[in-house]
Amino acid sequence: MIRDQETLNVLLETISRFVKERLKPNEELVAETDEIPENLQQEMKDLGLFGMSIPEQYDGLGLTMEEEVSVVFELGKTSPAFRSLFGTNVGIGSQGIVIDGTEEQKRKYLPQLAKGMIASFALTEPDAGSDAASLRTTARREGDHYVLNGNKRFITNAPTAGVFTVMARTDPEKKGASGISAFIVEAGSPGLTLGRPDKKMGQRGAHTCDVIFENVHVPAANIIGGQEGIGFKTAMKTLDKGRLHLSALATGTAERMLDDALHYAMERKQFGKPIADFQLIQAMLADSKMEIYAARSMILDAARQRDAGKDVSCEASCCKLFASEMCGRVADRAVQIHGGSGYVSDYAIERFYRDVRVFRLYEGTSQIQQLVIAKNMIRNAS
Ligand code: COS
Repeated sequence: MIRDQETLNVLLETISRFVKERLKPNEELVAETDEIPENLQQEMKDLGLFGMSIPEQYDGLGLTMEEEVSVVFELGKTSPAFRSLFGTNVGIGSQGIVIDGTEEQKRKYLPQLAKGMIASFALTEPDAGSDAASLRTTARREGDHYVLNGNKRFITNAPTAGVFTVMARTDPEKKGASGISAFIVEAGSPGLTLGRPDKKMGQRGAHTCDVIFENVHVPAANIIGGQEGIGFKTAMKTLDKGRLHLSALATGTAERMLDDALHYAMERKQFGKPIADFQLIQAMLADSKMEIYAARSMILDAARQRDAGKDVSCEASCCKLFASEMCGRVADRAVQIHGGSGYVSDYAIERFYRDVRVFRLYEGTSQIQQLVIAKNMIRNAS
């Protein structure tokens, strides 16, 4: 749903200009230094990017899903590390509170997140990745507090987070999803420590690490939704939305890589003419264009369905599966079109090829998306 096309157009133009004039020229600097300059971080805050999906009454932009994916298509056209800085605020870090939080929790935390305090989402553990419901972090009730113990892994933005949405087991008797609750845990809580930053394949400038809980006391008022046992569902609902957001990101990034490949093909001459004139190159360009168009269309359709209040768990997984796999294929073709130049760091495509690999892994691997789609199909047919 687009609330006002003209307002959205102004926002999209602003974002597009910001990407072109401020982010693209700094891509290499970020890759070299592994840091996003402070002034750019501030500009992102000023643009409202951290509060994109936070309702207006809590100081965010309150974008609908269709508006959000439209913005993310644009943001995809530069290094994904930039988006990662506010990505957890827009998606998995904040949405547990937006979707299931109590009014008090929303009022306390959402305005701070909209302003730029970083929110992280702590679900994954060393022994609980795809099988998220097997997580072992515990939350034991003691008076008006819960005491958290456990280890979370690969937590995006943990090194700079002000607050964490943490999934932990409140009922040790229940081994599966129903024993899990979600908590808002503030950084700096005694007993909460961070592991060393992970050395990743790509996306330098975006940081992940372990988060360790050793007898961390969390006020009972910080259990999301005010009740035990609903945390896994909160996490899944959050991921449904996050998967649509990531699909748009993968599609925008594919557009950027294709654009780079097209321009390279039009400039690079072999056998006496631009390689873009050769049909085997044209086939790679055309296949990429077609797949990007398909991804855009399905993402917009799913976003509209979510805005209409429909359950889009299945559609979000279809989009995540198709868009992230498509992005991988486009990255591969774009390197191929660049030839040997695609393998060296003189061209952005070498970096993008590594950066986009994680799209097929995080917020659910491609195989998990297949399981979600099939589960939905079977449930609807029976
Ligand atoms: N929305 C609301 N509720 C949902 C839901 C959704 N999208 N998906 C599942 N649930 C509910 C189910 O309805 C079920 O509730 P009931 O017991 O009341 O019926 C409960 O949650 C458990 O669901 P399910 O039985 O499907 O859980 P599984 O343990 O089989 O796990 C998968 C399901 C594999 C899909 C889940 O663990 C998953 O998404 N794994 C990947 C995790 C991931 O993306 N990690 C990345 C971390 S963030 S970078």
